[in-house]
Amino acid sequence: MRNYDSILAMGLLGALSLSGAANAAAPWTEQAKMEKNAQEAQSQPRARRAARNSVAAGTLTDPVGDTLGAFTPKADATQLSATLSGGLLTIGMSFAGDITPCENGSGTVTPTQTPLGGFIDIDTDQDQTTGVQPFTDLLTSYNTGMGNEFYVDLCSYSSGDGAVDVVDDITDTVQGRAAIGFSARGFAVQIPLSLLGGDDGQADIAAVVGTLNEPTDAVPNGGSLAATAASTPAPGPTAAVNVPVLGVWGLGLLSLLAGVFGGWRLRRG
Ligand SMILES: [Ca+2]
Ligand SMILES: [Ca+2]
Ligand SMILES: [Ca+2]
Repeated sequence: MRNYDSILAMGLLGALSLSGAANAAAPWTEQAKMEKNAQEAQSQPRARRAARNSVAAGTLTDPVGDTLGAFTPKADATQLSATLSGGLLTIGMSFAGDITPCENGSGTVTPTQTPLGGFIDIDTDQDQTTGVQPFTDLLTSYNTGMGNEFYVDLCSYSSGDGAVDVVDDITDTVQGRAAIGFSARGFAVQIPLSLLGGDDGQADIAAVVGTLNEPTDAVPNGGSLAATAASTPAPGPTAAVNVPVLGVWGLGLLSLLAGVFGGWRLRRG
């Protein structure tokens, strides 16, 4: 049972069984965690797997209007960023419309706000053959090309500590809480590298986000984003290629000028 329709059905059943519960977490996210754990316990092979395809741009855009699901409203992501600085992996997302944390999704939102649920998948060794199937692959038709070591559960948000769970996806254990800040149309979560098993933070990242009803967007639409260091951006192809070329031509030009100048001095002498 890997397709989303089955999980949605389970989610709706979960919604019925959870009605009246104090926890306003999106039922589909809880059902997705159960489904994934059941698959992993049975060592079921992943339904789909694609080659690693990670963009090291620091920030990537996601189309407006590429949403999934059956219900309105939808959380429509427009941007995903991941930067490394000061022992923190900071992951940010932007949305086309107003969002509000999952915790506030019951009874406190205005009609223009979308309660945000979902998962940020993290492949810390950037190796799809290690770790487990990402939520983005489980819940959407997209292939991340990742093998998850960790994930962030957006619906574990609490206004009490302003943080969300960072979970070891292999052992299914919460590693700790990471501070998250929300704006009208986005959020940024700062994950201490100690919560990622002391990883160096070079990681592949993808996300599946949605409302309380269902997942409504995958970011990116296939593949992943590689976290980049904020203080020392990776050299682009322009710098890598042009510096030695300019050096050679520069030396040639200097030699030519020196020869012309030397000839001019000799003629004047
Ligand atoms: Ca989108
Ligand atoms: Ca991995
Ligand atoms: Ca998308």
